[in-house]
Amino acid sequence: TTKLKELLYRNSREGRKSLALLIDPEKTKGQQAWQELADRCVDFPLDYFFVGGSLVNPEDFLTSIRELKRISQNRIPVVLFPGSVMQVSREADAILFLSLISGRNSEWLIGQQVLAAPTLAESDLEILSTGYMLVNGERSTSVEYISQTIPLPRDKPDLAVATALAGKFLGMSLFYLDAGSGAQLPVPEQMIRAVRTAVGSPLIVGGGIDSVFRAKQAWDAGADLVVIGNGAEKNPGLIAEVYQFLQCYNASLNVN
Ligand code: 1GP
Repeated sequence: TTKLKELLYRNSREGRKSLALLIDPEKTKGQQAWQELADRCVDFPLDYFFVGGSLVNPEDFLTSIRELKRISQNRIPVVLFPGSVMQVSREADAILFLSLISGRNSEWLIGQQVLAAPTLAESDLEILSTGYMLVNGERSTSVEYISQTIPLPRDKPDLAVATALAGKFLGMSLFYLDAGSGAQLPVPEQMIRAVRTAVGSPLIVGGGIDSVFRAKQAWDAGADLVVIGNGAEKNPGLIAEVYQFLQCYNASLNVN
């Protein structure tokens, strides 16, 4: 199987956009919720599942990974998007090995990563070194509070570029611009464009993307992979809608 990193780089090079559904294990619980998700995934295959959240009970976390593997019959990669070292499991396919480079809290820059490293070394998880940048999405988000960091000001793309470049020079291979789950305003297009142009690495964008319009804006601005969490919880039809749009979008770019 192709490594996800290679796939992300190839898609990014060729301009093929993709979509991830973020599952917060605290919000998707019980047989019925999984059944509904399973029904939706049969019709609309996704590129990736992301799993993680700010406050996650270890049992729910493991259940989520197993359910996602089951309902997608192992066809959709399950990528950990861990809120802490407690969200590491070898049952997933890959992990976004995040360092919160927009912050200055050493715990989220390197502390949790040190604790996770021995477990990761013994697992088969593909490790995706990711520079994680929080962007001010108007109101404060859980990740801001939990990480006790100040997000990037949304009107300062140059600061985002400097941050991402520093991450690139430190060897990070992916970047994630996140306005935080449920953000009122998504990451500004100007910032997406500036960061993507400067680093040239695959760029993940999420936070507050709750419509086809907002997903398109992010892709147009240069996002390679759009992440939707809350929006799909509020509107169960959204992922199907965005995915259908994405097929046309990629086709129109001649990259299908
Ligand atoms: C949050 O980027 C993700 O870390 C997704 O955000 O829940 O607002 O879609 P939403």
